[in-house]
Amino acid sequence: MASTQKNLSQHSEKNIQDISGKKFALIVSEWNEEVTESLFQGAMETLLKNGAIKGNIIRKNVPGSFELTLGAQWMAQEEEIDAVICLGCVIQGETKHFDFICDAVANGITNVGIKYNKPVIFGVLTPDNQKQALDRAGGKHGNKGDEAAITAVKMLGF
Ligand code: DLZ
Repeated sequence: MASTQKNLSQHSEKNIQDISGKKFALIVSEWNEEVTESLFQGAMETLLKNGAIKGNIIRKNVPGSFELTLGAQWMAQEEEIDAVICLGCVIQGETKHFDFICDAVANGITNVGIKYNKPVIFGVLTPDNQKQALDRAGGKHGNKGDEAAITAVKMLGF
């Protein structure tokens, strides 16, 4: 799988700081596991490449993207956690619930960030099919997991 990992130097120089003391929670949805594992790998590698310490990164799984909100809340309420990254994949063709799940998780994650006043990042793919998903999970369109990690780091430097 193509490496799409980026570090912050390839992005805006704004909001860059030392993140070695920061603690991250990665919440990973088990639905569409092949995709979400690639998102996780991308996010993890990108955090480490940009100075995060492995011991400061916690991973928690949830059954599906709908559960990312509660998983995010459980992590965000921990005082020691500085940022939460939610990773999921909802494939449109597979569910009539697509809009409900996407709306719920987008609103839910937004509210958790506001409630706990810390970055809670939306790293959820919403493709039409699995190929589109894989293209965005380490394939030809990059890795949304990388982007989610970079977004968290940039928000910590706000
Ligand atoms: C039920 C369901 C369906 C049909 N499709 C997906 C999906 O494409 N991606 C995903 O992350 N989760 C899916 N789910 C599971 C829901 O997110 C949730 O886990 C269940 O509705 C139980 O609350």
